Amino acid sequence: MKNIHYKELFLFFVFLLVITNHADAKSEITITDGYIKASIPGSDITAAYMTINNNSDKAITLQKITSSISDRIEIHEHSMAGGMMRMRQVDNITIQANGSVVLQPSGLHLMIFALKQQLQENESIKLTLHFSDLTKVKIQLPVYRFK
Ligand SMILES: [Cu+2]
Repeated sequence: MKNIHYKELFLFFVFLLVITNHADAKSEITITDGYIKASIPGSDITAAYMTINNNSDKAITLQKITSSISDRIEIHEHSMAGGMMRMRQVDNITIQANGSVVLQPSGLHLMIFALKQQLQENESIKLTLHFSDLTKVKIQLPVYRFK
């Protein structure tokens, strides 16, 4: 009988350890200065900006973004080509170990297509960022009209 109890106790501590490690892994990625542009009436497209900080000693890659406001969120990059501002889709964003990547107007950004609702100023919108090591980071971004 005693042996069984010890085994259960041991499994419980293993379980706790797994939870703790998982929490640690999450805090290795932090999002700062994030916001979404309020949508313009009649338009179902907008963009989101943020700084992604990788506080770990391993490079990580942002692969996918999901949200209940849209089924189509892409990573885009603005660049100058022959004096013209071009926008192109990029597959992912790699954030180097102990580094950060800034998503900002005229640079990297998240393009949100086919909005299911208008985004009003001062609303708060939930996004989930999916990283290469299967880490998911849930964030909540404020909606601004101008910035
Ligand atoms: Cu874009």
